[in-house]
Amino acid sequence: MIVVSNRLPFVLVRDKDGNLKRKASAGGLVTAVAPVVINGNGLWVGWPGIHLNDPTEPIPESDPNDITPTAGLKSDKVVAVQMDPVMFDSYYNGCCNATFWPLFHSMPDRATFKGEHWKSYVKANKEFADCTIKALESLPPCTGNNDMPLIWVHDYHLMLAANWIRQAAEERELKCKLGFFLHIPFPPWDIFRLFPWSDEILQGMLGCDMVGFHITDYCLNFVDCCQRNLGCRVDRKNLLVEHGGRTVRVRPLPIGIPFERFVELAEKAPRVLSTNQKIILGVDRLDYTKGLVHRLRSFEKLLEKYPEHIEKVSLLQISVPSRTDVKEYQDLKEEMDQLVGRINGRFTTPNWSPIRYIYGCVSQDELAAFYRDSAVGLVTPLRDGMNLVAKEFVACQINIPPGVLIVSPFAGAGETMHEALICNPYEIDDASDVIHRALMMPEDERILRMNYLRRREKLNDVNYWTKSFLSAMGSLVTQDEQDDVG
Ligand code: ADQ
Repeated sequence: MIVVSNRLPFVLVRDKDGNLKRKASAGGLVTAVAPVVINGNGLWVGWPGIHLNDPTEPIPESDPNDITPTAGLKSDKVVAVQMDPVMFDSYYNGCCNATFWPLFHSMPDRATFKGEHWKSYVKANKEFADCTIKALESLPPCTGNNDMPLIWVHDYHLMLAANWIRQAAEERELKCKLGFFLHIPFPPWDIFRLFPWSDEILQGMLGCDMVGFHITDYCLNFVDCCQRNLGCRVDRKNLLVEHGGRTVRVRPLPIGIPFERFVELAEKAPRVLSTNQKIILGVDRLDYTKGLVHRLRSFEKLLEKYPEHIEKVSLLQISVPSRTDVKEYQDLKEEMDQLVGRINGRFTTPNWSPIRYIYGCVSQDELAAFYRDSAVGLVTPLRDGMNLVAKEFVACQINIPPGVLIVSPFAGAGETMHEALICNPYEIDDASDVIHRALMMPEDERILRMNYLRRREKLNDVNYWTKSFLSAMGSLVTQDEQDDVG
């Protein structure tokens, strides 16, 4: 397998002597995909998180004490993509984060459309595609379908790359299978078509044999866009798109988490929260898609409408800094600081503060303890591809009786975690009622709901997701499905 992602599964940093060192990146994706790459003697193509003055500078091996999943990824299995820093900034901060991120989260007013950003995006994707082709050429020639290399391209940063990889592979008579997975939502056609170069995006993705999304709704949006933008023949029932004489499969592949790892963390983590108050927990990157301002307002409304929770309940909001050099994110930080200050100023008593706000990253142990010891997990994004926090929360809910999960219907997790309480984050008043309901929920109902939620996430963990992707790539389009297209 060759994995292609904007970032490598670790970042390179310089130590005080100027030597390059690997710094591990945590996260379920790396945990799940790295073993498949390592065990299959595969390759990983991505940006190493640093611009190297000398692109031939060798990638260091992992530290001998490294116990992270990427420790076994040898440096000759890593392809570090290098780009001009100005071009990279325009591709990454411009096109990816200022255009695709808001647009694909159905927030077009926040999106900027700039020709120069798009040009950089095209160039960057070309660079990733060229590096991938070189990686493909370096593999031993395959003898049949069973050992055909599988190229797995990830996310909105690389929506054009697949088609160029396919074309170049065909020219060089190199065999491979191509798959793509989008980690964020795919928007409805009415939003998608606002992007001036939307046809090119679809053509890029349709270079794959299979395109995966978290949930069926995103698949249907994609199929719809292919039909309406490009005039492709499509089959909505079987999720197939005909393009360039090929049939492309579209598949819902909801991502999971390393469930057992979170259970172990929750079992070992020491208590960090005091027991005399119920905690409502929010854990997010500080991002405008996560609905943080709406969440604080709902909590304020809860205290207004149900004063019996005063001095009994606190909101613990942990927000990890994200994209801090972008103005929209700086503005959000400012707004959050003010709102937390105002609500705390309004309700704080000598013995209690309603909101505890941590602006920073917390360790996995601490995170597991927070998840385990909170009464309510509040996951209320305005839009979210899936949302792993909802899943991590239920994995860590090992106390009996457990707490309650509240999820927004606008997250992929809201579509799949049926036993959670559903809360529309835009309806502040209603959201406060849902939080009240969660706080007052009888024990037996909490146990029943949490049992179902945990059972599903345990079965559909991140390894199951990787296997589902591989199986979706391996299965061939049957003749019946071919005949159905129309
Ligand atoms: P993200 O937008 O980053 O991911 P999410 O799925 O919630 O969102 O994952 C965030 C991760 O960061 C979680 O694993 C969480 O534990 C961790 N995290 C968040 N805040 C933290 C903090 N303060 N300290 C430590 N860790 C913290 C994108 C999409 C999602 C999709 C994922 C995976 O936007 O919709 O679920 O990819 O496909």
